[in-house]
Amino acid sequence: EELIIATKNKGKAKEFEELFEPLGFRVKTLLDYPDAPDIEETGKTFEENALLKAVGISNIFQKIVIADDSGLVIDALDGRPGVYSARYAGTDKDDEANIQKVLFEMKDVPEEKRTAHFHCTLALVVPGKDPIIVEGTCNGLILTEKRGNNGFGYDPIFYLPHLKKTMAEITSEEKNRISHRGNAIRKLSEHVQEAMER
Ligand code: ITT
Repeated sequence: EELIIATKNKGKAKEFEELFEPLGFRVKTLLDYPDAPDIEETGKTFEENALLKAVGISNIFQKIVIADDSGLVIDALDGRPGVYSARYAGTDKDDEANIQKVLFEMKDVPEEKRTAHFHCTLALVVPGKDPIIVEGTCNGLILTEKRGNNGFGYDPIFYLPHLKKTMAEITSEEKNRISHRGNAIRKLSEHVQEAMER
């Protein structure tokens, strides 16, 4: 009943804990295993990268592993930053620099064209079985400045019109209910339950 999430991202790790622990799983992430290797994300799609991370870590631990590859897809930027969301402004993962780069690239885009979505692909690898892939999305608009202090990554500039708030102005419970990651985890949870029973 231990689940290893192949992530070193603190924001993701917190959301996985909140979503899986009520279902009775003990959640471990790579933050609990600092010696786990860094898997290079060389894929061109969310799916390729999620698989690379899940298979790579599962091979080392020989346990059930879930990996998350996610990002922000902006229509006016032809889908960027997309799979490059974590390192959009450079090589080190710097949320603030990434946000500033997006705001700069979006500075002349009118309100009606500021549509975007968050995407999350999850790969579940059970040793000896075929991997399972699920996806979740969440639609919104890119603001012209930051609002709110919750969440992580691009949350402060991602506006949810139906809530009239950004993803950084809602609680993590609210975020988990509507987010790309929440939606993907709910799809995956039955598969995980089943994998555990074998
Ligand atoms: P791991 O590979 O260790 O899981 P990572 O941060 O490198 O961590 P990704 O390659 O999947 O993960 O990049 C995802 C990036 O997309 C993340 O760093 C954020 O910039 C952005 N992102 C993903 N989900 C998000 C969310 O719920 N809210 C805000 N930004 C998010």
